[in-house]
Amino acid sequence: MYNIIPNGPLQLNTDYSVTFSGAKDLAGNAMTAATFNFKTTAVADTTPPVTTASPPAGAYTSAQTVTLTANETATIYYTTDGITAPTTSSTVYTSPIVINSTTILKFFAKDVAGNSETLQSLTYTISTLDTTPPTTVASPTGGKYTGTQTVALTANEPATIYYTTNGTDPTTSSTVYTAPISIAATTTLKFYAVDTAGNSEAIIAIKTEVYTIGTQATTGIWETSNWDGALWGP
Ligand SMILES: [Ca+2]
Ligand SMILES: [Ca+2]
Repeated sequence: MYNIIPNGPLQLNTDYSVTFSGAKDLAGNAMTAATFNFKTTAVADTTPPVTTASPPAGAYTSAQTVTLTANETATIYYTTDGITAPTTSSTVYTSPIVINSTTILKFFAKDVAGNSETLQSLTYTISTLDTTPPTTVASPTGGKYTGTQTVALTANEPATIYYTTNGTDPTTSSTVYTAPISIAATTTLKFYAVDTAGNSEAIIAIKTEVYTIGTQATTGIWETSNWDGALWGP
């Protein structure tokens, strides 16, 4: 048997005495009682905390609510401006952080012994799911012109624009617009755009602009380069 003084769960900074007695060997000889003394002391905490973010950094298609959790009792400080490194003067984490747009979340935890975690910097990229086709416009628009026109096509978001100048409907196999188009003779320009999410403007309509290039006759009557007999006023 053994007897420990004082009895009960071990406490910090306490002297203990443990006595072993009563054991006998196979021949029946009783052991000599033996006593051991020890004292409990606290081991200094020199280990910084480790903070985990959930969900982790990454690309998301909706707003995220980020929870920060330290692996021991600690205070977590953070910033969301993407620039300022947090200090113990920064915002203290008390509840999950709502991230609505692309954000760099910087944070560190400091435990009760004063150990600070190495700064963490996590980037959350929020891109709302795109289901809207782009809209493309031509400048100048179609019409009657007396000289060569340089036509720029512009989509209202990052997109690939396909076009034809022979009157056929463009497809993704058609010419990709990379620079303004020079139109020197009467031309039917057809075009549409596909955005980076794959939404096609063509499901709404392929755009058509007709550029009629002519000369203004001395009589004040328009004549076209492929004149079809129609006469236009000046
Ligand atoms: Ca610690
Ligand atoms: Ca879009």
